[in-house]
Amino acid sequence: MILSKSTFIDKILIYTRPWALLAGICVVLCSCSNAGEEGSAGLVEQDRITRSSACAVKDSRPVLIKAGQFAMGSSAVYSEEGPVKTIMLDAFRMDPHEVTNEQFAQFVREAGYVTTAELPVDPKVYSADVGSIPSELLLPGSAVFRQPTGGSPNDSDWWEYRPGANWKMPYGPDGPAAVANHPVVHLSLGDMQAYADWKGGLLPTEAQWEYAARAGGPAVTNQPSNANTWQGVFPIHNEGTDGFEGIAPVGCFEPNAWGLYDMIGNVWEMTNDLYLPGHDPSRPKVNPRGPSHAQARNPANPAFGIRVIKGGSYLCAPNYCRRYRAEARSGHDMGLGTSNVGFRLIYAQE
Ligand SMILES: [Ca+2]
Ligand SMILES: [Ca+2]
Repeated sequence: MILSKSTFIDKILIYTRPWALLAGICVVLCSCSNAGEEGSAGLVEQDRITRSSACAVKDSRPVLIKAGQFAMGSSAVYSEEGPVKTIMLDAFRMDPHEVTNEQFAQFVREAGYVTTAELPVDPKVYSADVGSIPSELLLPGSAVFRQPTGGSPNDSDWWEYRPGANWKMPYGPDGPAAVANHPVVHLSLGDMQAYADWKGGLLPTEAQWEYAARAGGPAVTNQPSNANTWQGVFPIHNEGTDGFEGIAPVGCFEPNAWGLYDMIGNVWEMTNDLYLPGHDPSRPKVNPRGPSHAQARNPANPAFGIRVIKGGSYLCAPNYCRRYRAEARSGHDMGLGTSNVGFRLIYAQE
C-alpha cells in the first residue's frame, strides 16, 4: 500500500513541478468545487451530527443486481473506454448510494480507525531526501479543489494539497465540517478497504459497477440532467443549475432503473480494478477483472499506483470532462484522497 503523501512527493520529485500530481488529478477527475452548499455541524462530535435537509435517503439497504450481460465499454467518446465487449456477470447486491459521512463515522467510532489523510507522514516512505520536500507536504492533509478566480488555463491552479483536510473536514480546517448525508471523501484505497472489511462488503469490479450504472439501458453520450455534474464553463463558471455547486447529499436525484442513486456524478467511485488505458480485448467474458499489477499503467500519472474510478463527479462538464457516463473511467491514485472521489460497496447475493 502506497501512502498518499509518499505518492504525492514522488510525483513532485519526478516532475519537479510541485503541483503536478494535483494537476494530473484534475485532468482526469474533472476536479471539484471548494464550496459546500451546507454549513452544518460535522462529525467530530457525535452529538453534533446533523444532516442536510435537501434530500432524504429512503433506504440504505443493498439492492439486488440480477445476473445478466451487457455491452461493456464505448467507442463514442474517449479512447480509454473501448473496445466494447459483451460481458456476463453473476448476481450481487450493491449499496443504493455512495457511502456517507454518517456511515463512515459509525465505522470510525466502532473500529477506532484513523484515515490516511489524518496520519502524520512517515519520512521513511519517501523515495528522496526528506529535506527537499516542502514542509507543508509533510503535514497530514488531502487534495482539495479550489475554483480559480480567473481564467487560468493551468489545472495546477485548481488543486492544492491542503493540510488538515480529511473526511471530517473536507475543505480543510477553515472550511465547513462534513455533512452527515454527504458522500465521504478524502479517503485512500486502504481506508475504503478497511471500511469494506468492517462492513462485510467489497469494492465492485469495474464491470460490476458499469453494469449496475447502465441498469439495462443504452450507452449515452450527453451530459445527464438527472445527476450532480457541472453546468457552465469549467472551472471558472459554475452555474449549478442542477441545484448543487458542490457535493450533494446522497439521493437527491432520481435513482436509475435498478434503484441506484448517484451512480453518475456527485463523487467518483472507486473500484476494485487496476487501471489500463482501454480495456483488454482478451479479458474474460464472464466476471472479468481489470489488468494485473504488471499490466496496469496510467500515462497521465505514471508515478501512481492506480485504480479505476467510475461515474464522474459534480465537476464534470462538457467542455472539460465528459466522464459523467457509465462507460467513462479514469485512473486514480490509491494513496491520496481527494475532495471528489468516494465509493460504494457490493455484497454477495444472499
Ligand atoms: Ca452540480
Ligand atoms: Ca457517484
